[in-house]
Amino acid sequence: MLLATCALPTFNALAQSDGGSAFYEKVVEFPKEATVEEKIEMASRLVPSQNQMEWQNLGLTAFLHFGVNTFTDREWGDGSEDPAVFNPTALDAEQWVKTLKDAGFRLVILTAKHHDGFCLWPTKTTGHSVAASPWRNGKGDVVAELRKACDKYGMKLGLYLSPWDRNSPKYGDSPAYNDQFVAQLTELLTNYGKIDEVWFDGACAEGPNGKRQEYDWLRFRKVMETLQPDAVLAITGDDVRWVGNEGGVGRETEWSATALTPSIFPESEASNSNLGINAMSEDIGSRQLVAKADRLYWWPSEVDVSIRPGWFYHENEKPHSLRKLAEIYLASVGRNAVLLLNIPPDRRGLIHESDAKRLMQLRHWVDDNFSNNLVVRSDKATGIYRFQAPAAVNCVSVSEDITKGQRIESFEVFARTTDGWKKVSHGTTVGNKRILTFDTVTADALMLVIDSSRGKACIKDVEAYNITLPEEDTAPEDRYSEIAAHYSISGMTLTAELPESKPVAGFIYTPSLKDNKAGTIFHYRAEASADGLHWTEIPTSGEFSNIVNNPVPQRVVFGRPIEAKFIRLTATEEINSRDFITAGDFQLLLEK
Ligand code: FUL
Repeated sequence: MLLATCALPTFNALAQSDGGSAFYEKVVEFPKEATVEEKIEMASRLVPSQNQMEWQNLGLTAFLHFGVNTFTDREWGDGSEDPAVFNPTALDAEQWVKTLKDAGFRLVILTAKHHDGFCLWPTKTTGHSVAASPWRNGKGDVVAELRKACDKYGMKLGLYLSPWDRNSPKYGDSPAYNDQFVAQLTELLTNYGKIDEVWFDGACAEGPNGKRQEYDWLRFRKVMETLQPDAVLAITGDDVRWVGNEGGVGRETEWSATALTPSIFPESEASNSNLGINAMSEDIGSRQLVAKADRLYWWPSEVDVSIRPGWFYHENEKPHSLRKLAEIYLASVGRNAVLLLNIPPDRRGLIHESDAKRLMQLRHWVDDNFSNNLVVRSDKATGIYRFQAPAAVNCVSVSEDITKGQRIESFEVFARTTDGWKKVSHGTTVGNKRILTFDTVTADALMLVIDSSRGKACIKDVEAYNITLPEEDTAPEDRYSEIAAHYSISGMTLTAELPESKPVAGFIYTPSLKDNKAGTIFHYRAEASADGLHWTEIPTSGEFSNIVNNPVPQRVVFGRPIEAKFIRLTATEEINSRDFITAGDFQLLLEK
């Protein structure tokens, strides 16, 4: 059963044009006998809800990952953390919000509770919260401080409440935990003013013998709708879709009108597996898929990525280069998505100076490159967009009027040079915004040619720019050299050997992305040896947290360098409980 609000195609009061045809808000269900052409025609009239529309217009949104992990130097806490570790020395939510506001962000989402279950507000539902910490003598409330700062600076607020809870004794006892979760959600959505986005993460990794929780998603959704009717529900929810990676890259072909069923709906598993798709699939909306699907959702993409390698603050990590952030901007905002950039407050409880600086550099890069639109006269009928005078151009930004649906399937861009029209670029989907870059040409107009669309394409805007990507940073200063050690794998064990014994400071395990990441290590034991016969265990967290969603190189630095010729990892769990492991690469870290 779908929710009442989403069960049937509803006529959208906002839109009644397009030859008098009706629009379908958020979901369109196809009649059983519908032909492909009929389905495509209906798909062209699938539109966002008002809440989705407002969210889509935010463009830049920020994430704040903050909690016990900030103090334990982990990415996923296991729930056994002593609340006393949470003790920021100079927490200043105004500094967070002012920094983000200055950098052009319009909404900020805080991890009110991450997978470790530690609540950043003094909840009545568990003792595992700021109330049990020394911070502000147990009288603090991070959510309240952030609320106040958001009010001061006119910033929208969103909250991340992790469904997976490694601390709650009720977790896995489904009805009891669902009640606790609803109570937490109710506190957050009642006591902290207007909340504009609620984030229910999909991660859960208790493993084959772990606790399995049956979430009552539709109940959670109802609570949100009742308490915060203007909010959007992200990730497992049906308003905002996870783009499918944590690397900051949207799809080249990004359909907001998708055959993928959001996971809050009970039929999602069956429906998505029948269609052979999941959140990471490359194709989630092509004609071939629409032909097979019995309904489509308007479920637009959000690109969540961290400004640093990890989601939480770690002393030994640095913010990404401006170049990388500019590329992320083009591959998210420029690919029909909203960018959700994470900036993790540090142990003081402040956005680190280097991150703040990088954010302002990004803001200036966007302003400098996207404020001088060369187009002065638009003629949508001919598709010709004229400039004031011939100018260097290497970038086009195209927007569809998505209040009429997402329709364009492929298009070409031509530039008028002194030699006539010259093709400079082409793309597939457009949606809310598609930015394409191309080799610089001198031209006095661009022409947009729509090659294929679902019904009549409704162009909102075409802009042209001459942009410059920031220079690549020179290699960042690092304390360690990365040594490509000789390594071999047998069953669940990876053994690396150095030509001679050295003080090894850590390692980098890079998962292999082949065969759907088969053989990726999730939990492991690390050991060192001088002779390959006698082994000593090395203390590590023993977990590559979040490797499923974010299969990037895993850099592990030991507490202190260990003299060894051999380093071995024995996997205690592969991501899908397989009995073998693989690696894309394995390097050892040596102090310089
Ligand atoms: C993931 C989580 O497991 C990460 O820790 C992080 O919160 C990210 C945004 O979502 O699934």
